[in-house]
Amino acid sequence: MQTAPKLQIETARVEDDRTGLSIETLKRAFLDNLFYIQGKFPRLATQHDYYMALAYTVRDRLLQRWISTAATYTEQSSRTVAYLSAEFLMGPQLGNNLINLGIYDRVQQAIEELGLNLDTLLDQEEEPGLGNGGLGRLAACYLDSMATLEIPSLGYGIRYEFGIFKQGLQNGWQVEFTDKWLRLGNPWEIPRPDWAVQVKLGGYTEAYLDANGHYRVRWIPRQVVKGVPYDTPILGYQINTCNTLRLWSAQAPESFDFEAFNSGDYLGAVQEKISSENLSKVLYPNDNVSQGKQLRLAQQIFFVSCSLQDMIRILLRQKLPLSEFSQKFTVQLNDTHPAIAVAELMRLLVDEHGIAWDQAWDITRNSFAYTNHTLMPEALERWPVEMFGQMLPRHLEIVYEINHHFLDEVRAKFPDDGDRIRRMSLIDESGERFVRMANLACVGSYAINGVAALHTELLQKDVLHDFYQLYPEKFNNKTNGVTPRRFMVLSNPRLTHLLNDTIGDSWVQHLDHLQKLETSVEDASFRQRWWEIKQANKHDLATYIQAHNGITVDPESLFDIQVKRIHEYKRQHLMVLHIITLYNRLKANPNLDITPRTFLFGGKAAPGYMMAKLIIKLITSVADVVNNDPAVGDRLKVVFLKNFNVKLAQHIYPAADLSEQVSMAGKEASGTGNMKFAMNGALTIGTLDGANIEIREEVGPENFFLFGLTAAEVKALKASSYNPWNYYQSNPELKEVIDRLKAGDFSGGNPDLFRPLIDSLLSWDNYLLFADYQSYIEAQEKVSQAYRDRDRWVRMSILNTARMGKFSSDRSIAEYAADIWQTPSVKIELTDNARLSR
Ligand code: B1N
Repeated sequence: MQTAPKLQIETARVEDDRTGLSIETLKRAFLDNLFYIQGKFPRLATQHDYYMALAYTVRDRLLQRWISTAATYTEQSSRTVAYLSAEFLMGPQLGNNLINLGIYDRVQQAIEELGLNLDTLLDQEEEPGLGNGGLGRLAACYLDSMATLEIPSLGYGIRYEFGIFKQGLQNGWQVEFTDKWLRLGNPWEIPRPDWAVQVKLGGYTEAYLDANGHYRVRWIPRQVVKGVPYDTPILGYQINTCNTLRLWSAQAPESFDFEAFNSGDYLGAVQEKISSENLSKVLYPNDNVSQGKQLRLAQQIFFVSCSLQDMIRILLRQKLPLSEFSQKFTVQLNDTHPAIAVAELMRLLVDEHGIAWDQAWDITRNSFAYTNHTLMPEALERWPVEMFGQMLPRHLEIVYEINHHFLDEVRAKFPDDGDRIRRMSLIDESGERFVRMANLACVGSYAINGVAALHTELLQKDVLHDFYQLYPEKFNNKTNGVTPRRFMVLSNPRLTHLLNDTIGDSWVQHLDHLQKLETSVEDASFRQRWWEIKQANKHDLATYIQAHNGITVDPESLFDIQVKRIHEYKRQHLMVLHIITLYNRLKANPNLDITPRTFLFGGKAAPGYMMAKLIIKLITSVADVVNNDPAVGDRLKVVFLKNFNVKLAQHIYPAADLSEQVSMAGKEASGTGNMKFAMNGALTIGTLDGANIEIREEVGPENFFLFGLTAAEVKALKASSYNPWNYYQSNPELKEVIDRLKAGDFSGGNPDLFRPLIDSLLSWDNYLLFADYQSYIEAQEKVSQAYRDRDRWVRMSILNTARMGKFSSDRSIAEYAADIWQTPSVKIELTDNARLSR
């Protein structure tokens, strides 16, 4: 084997200006980047230029760790998690990288010595909103924990040019603006055009005999799209491990342009280029629903094929045979959005690399693990066979072949059970034919998990019952978690300082150490500091509300908050029913002594989801009436915070007193906002749904406000023909709320505005708001009473934080690694550049 000649550059040491961490070096590097990267000097520089200069200063310090990590994984051929997800809701990067590098305070000082303000610079960052909600944010938390636990991992997804839309409000209605997050440049990514790959679409297949006389299939596509990877570093917390998030951007391949250009069809060539680039243009803005659009399927095959080809490139570069694919990689499917990977890996192995079907199937089945994230029937992905075959003719053949073998297996275990065969088939043939992606994921994976105990139980009992009977050993639960680095250390510095002063800082990596706080509950001065911190955080949020909504809210009032995507099953409108109930009581009895509350909402509605948009209009309309009624005074305030995203979330969780987690039981797979609130000392009012159940178990039922039907009771009530009308008729307070809405009291006298919502509640009430109303109102009364006893409230708040150890994403990831991935951790030493030449 030839050794490459040693180049000067390979033996040179990395310059101290790009790695040094002293305040003087940081300042010098910052000014250097302002000049040489932004091309500005201080008098011309904007705050955004300063942000960019600081971001590049921080990125330089990540690079040394990033390259050492890549070099170590290559040298050791480390077993690697490939986390495939259509969404990564990363949030702003600068602050988090400062925390994980351990240089937040130092950089703050350096920036101040230069006469600038770190908060102002942090605020310049346009967040990459490449996700809809919990599913995308979970992927981001998991990247943080995999790096922190030193687990080799690659996140694979799509570099959407436009992320989740920006939400505006016009006349109380949601309006959408495109999210041009790349407009001013993205300092965190590095393009890797030399690792671009090609993805085929459309066309037809044909059979042929290869040189050895073997029957093979080739796919002649109608279109080829190029995928270019863009890499973002993912640094672990105060550790050298720096993993990679690799996002694919779609481009037209040069050769296609060229052909059309030569044949004189210049506009056609440009058209082709535009249509190729559409693949990574925009994130579909739906949460928990599948729209079944062709472009979405194209996005899925695009990023999945790019990622699997990239893994094969890595494997072959390490001189490993394809037969070792499943030893080198474990591929986690984040819901069914990447489930086409099962067919695509088979195609790559069989068609492109000449591996026999049975061996390829063994490799495939041992490579994938599938996480289900939802119980909502409308979210289950199914593609019309017609559309699927047009775009992916070879994959359709492969799905049929997998199905053929699979149904034989089912028949062997359950003879003469035609219904079971029809239910489990990868093809739904009950009417128009569909490819069922959850079935494909179950058949092609060695592990299947839900995201909270109840959710996994319901998967086994209902949604995936047949698969559970066939493969009980594949099923396991992995309750979600969230990263305390972003959602405590970065978001809540005041609380972080108090915790560090009291119990040391080991809780940041071992969240269960928060238990040590339990003894401080008895310390009156500690309780006082706890209260003051919450008040200070509420004060900050009140300032934000004043600036953005022009509404004055009282930081002494109870901050009662629901922030999450707007969805009927999540029941934002149940909270509205409570608000109107209190309003009616005050109107009837103006001197009523109630606990003052500020009700805060935030969240986006899918642009095509009319009922969700109407719920936003309902909230803003009720806010207009309540906030401006002199009879109410300052006792009730209602605020809708527009454009809820990760950045805003980080200001909200630390300021919450009460966390609203009120989904109909059996619908929210887990929830993760519930965890972020409780970690920051909010108490929860919630149903026995998703991870609420486990949160309540951990914090103790006496520190949790429970209400509503259980999942089993919901099921029973629905089976016994539920009639919301009876609840309306027999509950005077509920009736008054609905009657006022019907009369147009919150819509300027217009009785039609909210009619679709009211009619739906009165005639179906699919999510049982009326059935849970009384129980919710009573739980809210307990909340109001508890808040009046400050000492009692603070004790409960402290115990919530102290008992949240389980909900660190580090715990979740440690369980994935031990039970599913079998990925040992790998220590990273900082290498000098000389070693990297090998
Ligand atoms: O995933 C989160 C859970 O905590 C939430 O309970 C769950 O609702 C959420 C299709 C989804 N499930 N399914 C989606 C998102 C986008 C899309 O196009 C479905 N999101 C969830 C993390 O486990």
